[in-house]
Amino acid sequence: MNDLDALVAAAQADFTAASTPADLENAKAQYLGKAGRLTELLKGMAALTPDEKKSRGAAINEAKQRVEAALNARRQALAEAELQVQLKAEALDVTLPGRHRGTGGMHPITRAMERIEAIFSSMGFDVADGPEIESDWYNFTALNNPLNHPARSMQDTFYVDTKGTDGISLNLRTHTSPMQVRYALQHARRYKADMDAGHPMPDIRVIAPGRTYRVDSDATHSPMFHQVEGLWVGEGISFKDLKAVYISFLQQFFETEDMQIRFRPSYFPFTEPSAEIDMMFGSGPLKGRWLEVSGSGQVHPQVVRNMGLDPERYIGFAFGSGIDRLAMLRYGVSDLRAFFDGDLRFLSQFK
Ligand code: 2NL
Repeated sequence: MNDLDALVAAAQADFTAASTPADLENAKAQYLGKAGRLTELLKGMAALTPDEKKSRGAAINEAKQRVEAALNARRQALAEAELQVQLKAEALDVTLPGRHRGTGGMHPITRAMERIEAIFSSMGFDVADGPEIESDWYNFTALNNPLNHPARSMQDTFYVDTKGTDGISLNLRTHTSPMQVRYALQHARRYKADMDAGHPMPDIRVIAPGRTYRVDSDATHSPMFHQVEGLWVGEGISFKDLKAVYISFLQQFFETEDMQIRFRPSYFPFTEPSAEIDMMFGSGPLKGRWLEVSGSGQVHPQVVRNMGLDPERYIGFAFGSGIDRLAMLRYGVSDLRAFFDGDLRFLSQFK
């Protein structure tokens, strides 16, 4: 191998060893720069004869072209490698799913509540909503609860530090019936002049759905729960009306007529007589089991009086049902607490 072949081989090795464009430019300077080895060889030709200059010059130029070719090849290779690194870093996976804006959904209790409101509205019931902090009178006295009734105790009812106008602590309503008393009193006031003139009052027909509170917390009780109470008072409204309304409600709410319904004697201070309403599905996962779905009864005469009405003339029925339990039965939920845990894996199933 002559000196020029050795120089070209050394340049190729150095260029290959250069792993960055900056290293490569440094390596280039060693061969092609002002003080580079090829430049030095050209300078060293001064002492040669014209013929020697011709052949030596041609040989050096040929070597220089090979060095430049090696340099360009390496430059291209490095640029290509750099491009590949950049492409890899900026790669887009076009098969990734798009980013969605999350959509909310209605809470199952809200859904159940809206169904209940729609069904009773279709039967001519008004929907009334009111305060969750109540006075002792609206929550207990008006509903004929005796002063010593255990429901009034600190163990069963949440009280608020603030006292009502009667000097008794306000409470978180333990049922939505106080709203029905408010509604009935307003109704009786509105039609008082007509009634005094001997005209009949239009029937009171209302449901009161909403949040209620009791000191109670386990797998089947939540300190905050939802109730819907219903009230129909007029002249001659009887248990047969209660049965017709409630049976129709259950059939519509559960979207089936394949069920049995029974009214089982019971006791509540605000109704007399009183009944628990039980139902049993004729098919499906709950088939053959009696399920308690509501309390009910004929409104107690004292409660009719507390509504500003004459119990000799006006009579009717009321019921109180737990919405959470109705929703559990309707949607097949086995643990009440799932409604209030806020776990989206549960809640998003109801979208
Ligand atoms: C229960 C009991 C019931 C009522 C609620 C009521 C309301 C008024 C007047 C008379 Cl304004 N009664 N509500 C009547 C009977 C039973 O519910 O334990 N429900 C789950």
